[in-house]
Amino acid sequence: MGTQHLQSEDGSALKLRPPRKYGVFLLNDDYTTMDFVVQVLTEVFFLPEDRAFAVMLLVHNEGRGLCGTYTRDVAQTKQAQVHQRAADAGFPLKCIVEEVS
Ligand code: NFA
Repeated sequence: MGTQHLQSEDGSALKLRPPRKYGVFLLNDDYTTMDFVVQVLTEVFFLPEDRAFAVMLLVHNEGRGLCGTYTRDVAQTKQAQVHQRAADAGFPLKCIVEEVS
């Protein structure tokens, strides 16, 4: 989608750009259970069970993996939800937010 050109009320030019995109990446650790990671991926990121399991295994094997891509506010909210759930459950599970192209 290209840049939109709108006219504000006073006639001055306005350019609206599409919002930047941010990936939420889950990080591996040695303590969080695989079941808990799959639960987070289904309940926070709304991945179907088979995709959630595949992402969990990718993180387990490669050290990190992409859970989803969002606007900055939504990405940061997902990150906070993961950290809150992990803290509540006593797991060290972490995720990071990075701008993606
Ligand atoms: N590595 C964890 C284990 O073997 C599982 C895990 C996967 C943790 C993905 C964090 C992220 N129990």
